[in-house]
This record gives sequence, structure tokens and C-alpha cells, in this order.
Amino acid sequence: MRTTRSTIRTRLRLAGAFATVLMAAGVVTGPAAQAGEERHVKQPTLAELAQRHGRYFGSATDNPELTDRPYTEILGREFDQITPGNGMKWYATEPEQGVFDFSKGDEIVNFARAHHQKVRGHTLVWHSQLPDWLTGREWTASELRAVLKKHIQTEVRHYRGKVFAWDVVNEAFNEDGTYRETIFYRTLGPGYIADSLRWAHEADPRVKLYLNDYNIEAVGPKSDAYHRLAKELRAQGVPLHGIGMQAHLALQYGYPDTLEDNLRRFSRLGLDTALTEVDIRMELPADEAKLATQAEWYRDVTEACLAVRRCVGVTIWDYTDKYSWIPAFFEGEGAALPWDEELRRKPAYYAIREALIRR
Ligand code: 9MR
Repeated sequence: MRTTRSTIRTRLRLAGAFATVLMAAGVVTGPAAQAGEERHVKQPTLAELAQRHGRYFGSATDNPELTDRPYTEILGREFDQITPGNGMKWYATEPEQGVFDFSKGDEIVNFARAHHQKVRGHTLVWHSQLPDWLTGREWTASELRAVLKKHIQTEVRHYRGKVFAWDVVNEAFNEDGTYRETIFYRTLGPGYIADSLRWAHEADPRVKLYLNDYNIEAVGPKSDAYHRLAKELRAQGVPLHGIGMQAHLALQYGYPDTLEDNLRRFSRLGLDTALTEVDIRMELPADEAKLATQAEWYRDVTEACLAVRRCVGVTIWDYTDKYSWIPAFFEGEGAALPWDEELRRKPAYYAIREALIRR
């Protein structure tokens, strides 16, 4: 947790920010507003504000939520980038070996296209959410290579021209910077990462290819491992274009103060960076102080991306607490997103706006 001084500064800044945002947003104040008749004239969305900086501001979404009209209304309006939370993962796209089903991902791509939003593909190679046919047996290296290549190339080809970036390999390292012992690493060795990037590039030479992970926002053993690997891959001419930092943050673990420096060191390797799955959870119940700190963190994360030229955009891991993955995975935690469960904007939302307007 940060200092009390910083919390007080946050509250002051947020109060100021709230007023600024209301004015910038064109919410009419004055006697009518005081009488409870606030009138919203057209206000810039997070997407429009981010575009002024040449960035996108996006949200993840998932297929079941697309029937929720009030939800999709905000999703379609406020963001210019979408990531499917689950629909493009291996279990969904190749449920039986060699039998591909792109219906879930397509539904999200169609939503995005209808709302002029670009799509990040997520994710081709990951140890989690794999189909049983893949995890339920042993493979020789040459068998698994063929399976992996076919999966990557079929999916990348299907979405060619429809996604601008792919999380090719997701979560390849442990916290201490050693390789995670996944089915791919165990069977194929570390070269599976370079191979996956090459196969993806063959299937769509224009799409940006990323490695993506959590707990790599700060400089440390895990982000160092990515830095080393990225440098090596670039030196070998392997098509790697970006590093995605998920940024699943938690108030109780502290803010990653070296985020901006970390983004910058990847830029210096000639890579794009992106904040790909941002959420900032807290121990429940939420209260005013926690929400204020959370808002400050959202502002700082957004500012860090804006400060580094090659940080191309920010994606939050869904936008409302109504559909956050957090409560199901971390008992007693939640309230991680800028909109609450009733789709009302939280202080975090205004803090993001402040960062996008002021900077
Ligand atoms: O948001 C996803 C959630 O609906 C799934 O149940 C979960 C399964 O692990 O995956 C979530 O998304 C993950 C993402 O694909 C990779 N980074 C961590 C995310 C949160 O678990």
C-alpha cells in the first residue's frame, strides 16, 4: 500500500479530476444540475481520448455477456479495442483434434467490427484451457510439433485481417524467470516459443505477434526473463513484435513502481508493449479509501503507457465488476474494474479519463 500522503493527494486530485471531467465531458452544471437535472451532451469516450494520443483503450469481453444489452451498449461505445476473454482459446477453437470451431471468436469479432473496434487475438499457445484430447495423452516431440503448428496456423489464417495482434505464447515463465514446465516446454524444449512465432508469422505476415504474461509489470526476475528472451529472439530474426503485460494488480501487493521504466526497456529492443488485461482487485468489502487508491493506480497505469511511445494501448479485463473473473478465482476479493456491478462508473473510471485528458 502507498503512503497516507499519497492517499490524501489522490483524494484531492480525484475531487479536482471529477470536476474537470464533468466540465470536459460537457455535463451541464449550474442551477439546473443542482436541481438534479444533469444533462449529458456528447462527451468523448475513453477510446476517443486514447486516440488523441495514438493509443487504443480496450476491454475484454466474453460470449455469454453479449446478450446483456445495457452491457453491450457501453462496451460498443466506450472502447475501440476488444479482446475475447475465452472465445479464441484452444479448448474453444479446436475441441477435437483437427476439428476447428471459430464460432465463439467470430461472434466477438463481428461485434467488434460492427462497433469499429480492433481485436487482439488471445491466445494461441497456453498451458491452461487446453482440450482434453491434447492434455490426456503423451505426445512425441514430432507429433506435438505438428499439432501445435496446425493449431496456430489454422487459427491465425482464419483471423487474418481480422485481428491486429496475437498473444502467441501466454504465460511461458515462472515467477523466478525459469521456463514454466508446460506440455509444450516439456515435450519440445524452449524452442517452441520461436517456432510458434515463426509459424504464426507465416500464416499472417502482417499481424503483430506478442508474448504475454502477468507479474511482469515491474522490473524483476520474471520480466528480466522476457527481456533476455526478447533480445535473443530479435537477434535471431524471429518475428516477435511486442510484449503484453497483463497487469492483474491487487491493492494488497503494492503498485509496480518500475512499470514505466520496464515498458521503456522493452521499447528499446524495438518492441511494442501493451497493457493487456488490466484489473486492480482489492479485499472486499470495497470502501471509499480503497476505491480512491484503486483510482490512483488506474490513473498511474494509464499514464505509464502514455509516457512510453511504443506502448500501443491499454485493455482492461472486462470493464464491469459484473463480469470480472476475480471473485471466482480469489475468495473475498473483487471490485477490480472501473464500472461497478450495476454498470455505474467508479472513481477509477474518472481517474482514467483524467489521465487521458490531462497528459
Ligand atoms: O477471463 C478468463 C476467465 O473467464 C477464465 O475462466 C480464466 C481461466 O483461466 O481465464 C481468464 O482469462 C485469463 C487470461 O486468458 C490469461 N491471463 C489470466 C486471465 C485471468 O485468469
